[in-house]
Order: sequence, then C-alpha cells, then structure tokens
Amino acid sequence: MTHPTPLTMGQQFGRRSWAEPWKIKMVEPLRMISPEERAGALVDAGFNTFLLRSDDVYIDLLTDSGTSAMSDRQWAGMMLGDEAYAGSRNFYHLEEAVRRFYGFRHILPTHQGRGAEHLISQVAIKAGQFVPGNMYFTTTRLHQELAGGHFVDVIIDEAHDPEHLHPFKGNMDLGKLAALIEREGAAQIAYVSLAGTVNMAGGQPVSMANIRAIRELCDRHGIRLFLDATRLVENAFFIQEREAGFAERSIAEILLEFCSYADGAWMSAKKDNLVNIGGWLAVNEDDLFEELRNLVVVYEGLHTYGGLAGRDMEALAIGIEESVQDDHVRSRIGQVRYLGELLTDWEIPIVQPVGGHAIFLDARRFYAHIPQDEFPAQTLAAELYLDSGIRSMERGIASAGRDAKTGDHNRPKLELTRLTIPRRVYTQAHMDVVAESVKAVHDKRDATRGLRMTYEPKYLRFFQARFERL
Ligand code: P70
Repeated sequence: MTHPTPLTMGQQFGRRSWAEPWKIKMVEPLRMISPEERAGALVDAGFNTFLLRSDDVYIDLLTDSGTSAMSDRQWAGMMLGDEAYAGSRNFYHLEEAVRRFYGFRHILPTHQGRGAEHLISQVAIKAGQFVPGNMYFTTTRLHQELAGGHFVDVIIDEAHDPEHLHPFKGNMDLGKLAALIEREGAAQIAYVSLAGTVNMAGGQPVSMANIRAIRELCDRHGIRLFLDATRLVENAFFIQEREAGFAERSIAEILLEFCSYADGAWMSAKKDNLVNIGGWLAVNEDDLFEELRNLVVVYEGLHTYGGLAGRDMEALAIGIEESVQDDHVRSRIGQVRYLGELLTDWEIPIVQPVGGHAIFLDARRFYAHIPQDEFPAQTLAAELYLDSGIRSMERGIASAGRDAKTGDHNRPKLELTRLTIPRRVYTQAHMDVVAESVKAVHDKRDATRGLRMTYEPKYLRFFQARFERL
C-alpha cells in the first residue's frame, strides 16, 4: 500500500526531510532592540513575558495560539464573510467542516477555547462532582472549578517524569480512573475530560488503545467522555507514527476514529485549526446540545456566530481542512523536532520525547540550584528574553496557582519553560537562533539567581503576576 499522502522529495529518497509544503508569499519584518532596552523592558514587565510588548520581542515563542500564518486560501475566504447576525453562510461551512473532520453532530462556534470550556462546564458539571482528566490545563480546570467541580488528575505517572520515554505519555491511567469511579460512585463523575497531546506534560499524545479503553470503562458506568480537541490533529500524527496498525492510515482518518469514541469536544481553534481567533464546541446528544445552544446566547452570541465574525468562521472552516493534511502536520512537527534535536545534541535538559507544539526546557535540571519557590522556569523565560529577545512561557509553579483549600502554592513535578512554535511562521534559521540562545543562557546558568513574586492576581495568576530578582 502506498503512503496516504506524497512524501517530501527528501523522504522519497530516504533522506531526513520535513521541508514545508508551501512557500512564502508575504512577509512581516521582525524588530530587534538592544540588550539595554531589553533589560528595561523586562523590568517594566515585572519579569513576566506575558507583560512584554510584542514590539520588544524578536522571536515570539510565547504560544502557538492564534499566532499561525493563514494560507492564501484562508485570506481569500476572509473576503467571503457573510456578516449577517443570524444564519451566516460561513457558519454552515464551519459546521460542515467540523462534522466532516471531527465527526460530531451538533456544533456551536465560540470566541475561543475557554468560551467553549465555560459552556460545557456550566451545563455538564453539578456542584460537588468530580472531573477526571489527563493532567490539568489552566483554563480548563478553572472553568471546571467555577462550575463547582473538582478536577482529578488521572494521567499515567510517566507523564510527570520529564525524562521518561513512554511513547504515549498523555495516556490516562485506567486504574486511577476506575479507582475514582469506585470510590465516588459513577453519579459523582461529571464526565471524563481527555485532552489530545497534553499541553502541560510537554505536548504528549494519547494512544488509540487508551481512548478505546476509556470509552469502554465510561460505557460500563454510563459516564460521558469529552475531548479537549485543541491539538488533536497533532495527536493523530503520533498515533500514525507510533501505534501499530496506523502507519498506513491518514491523519484525517485517525482523527475521525479518535473522535468517534467521544460524546463531544471543545476546541481552541487558534492552535491546530490555523486561525488567529476562534473556537467551537461540539456534542452528539440532542438534549445536551439544546441546553448549550441556549447558554451560548448569554455568553458568546447567537448560536450561528458565537462571538466570531462571518469571515473568521470562513477562515476557520478552510483552516480545519488544511490542518489535517499529512504533509502539513509532518513538517510542523518536523520543525519542532529539529529544534529539539539541536538542544539534545548540546545536552540541554528538555522534556523527552519531544511533543507536538513546543520544546519544553526542564528548568528544574537547568537551574538545579534555584528552589521551586524561587520560580526557576519563570527565571529561565526572563533570561532567554534578556539574551536574545526570544519570548517563551513559564509552565511551572507560577502556572499551577494555589491549592483552593490550603492556599499554599501547588507545586507541580514539572517545572518547565515552553518554547512554543507557531505554525507556518518561522524558518529553520530562526530555530538555529533559538537553540544558540538557549545554549548561551545554559552556559552561564550557575551565575543566575531566582525571582520573588511581588504581585499575585486571584485568577490564572501567571498571566499578570509581577516578579523581581532576588
Ligand atoms: C497556550 C494556549 C490554550 C488552551 C489549551 C488547551 C489544551 C484549552 C485552551 C484554551 C493559550 C493559553 C491559555 C492559558 C494559559 C496560557 C496560554 N492554550 N485547552 O498557549 O483555549 O486560549 O482559545 O481560550 O492549550 O497553550 P483559548
């Protein structure tokens, strides 16, 4: 059988190649400021990369969210926006695309992922219920808690070990899940919350075998299974690459099978789906959809636009189709791996195996002399910016927030700094610049001191917290 999509020229001849399946038609100049200006900008930003102005950033690896380059087809689609308040033609295109590639029956647009998380949490969680998930995500967990739910992490233990080479480190531990159901009773489980390529674990995938087993367990107890589909296309790539029986199946086919085991999904379309803004919520059950469709008008907008312009929905419908092409995903993850290989060759501690959307520097090992309460991952993000204007993101103790009961910091095992690669934006030469900068910061690690938090917001503190050097 031939491979589902043509390989790149290099791959056809057995060479290592992840060359992009596109060329560049429009460019945006980058700005570089001096080291002195960067030092001033960092102090003004309270050592928090979220508070920097993007004009002061050279290579922006804060996030892959909403930062992708759209294609010429998507831009052409933007000109076809039907900006009707109700029943926009672009909504029907979006509905068709989600049905075709994700397989769910009912679709609601939302302004972005957390809008969808809010709706599903309010409708599907009763106060006091438990929501098992494969590692927390900041906004997902917050919306579950705001709805009165208790998040319970049931990811496999290997996920918390940055050096473990398990091929599906995003998997749920069926034993942990079964034990929770046993202990609390099925009626006390709101739903199972399963994310594809687990963000906080380093972009680690979930296997098809794992979701099949979760589905079976849920069926036995009458529990719903919902997906965080934000980076599920990238998850499908890893299944194709690593799971027996999937090498000859296309990413689109794998994605559709994966979703077939779930009762619905929420989506931050700003990632996989290649748009700058947007999200959606999809479910199969009619009654559940009716409730959600009613609630969407309270928080997002009418159910045929949900906070998006017609043009946004058109770009999204096209982006969905482009996002599931094998050659696109292969080159996207190939670029992330290229950076990972450079850093690994230089013995910089990173989360292994390299995941889908980012390189996660292991700040715990990078700055072994800085205690977790002095924010080693936040410190590393600050040092990278100082060195070269590269913007990264803390994913450690600052992101983990505080325990709702005790008020103490949550202290996650993973203390990481994320170098997140936007899709279709930077070149291999930019990756070289990034790797060299990380190496320079690593070389002077022993002289680096940690941080103290001087301002702490109540919700999602990492976004707006301020720090100063110890
Ligand atoms: C990121 C972004 C967003 C996200 C996600 C998963 C697995 C839901 C959402 C929410 C943006 C972000 C969000 C919180 C903290 C830092 C950064 N992740 N599920 O950079 O979607 O942003 O559209 O509301 O990754 O990882 P949205």
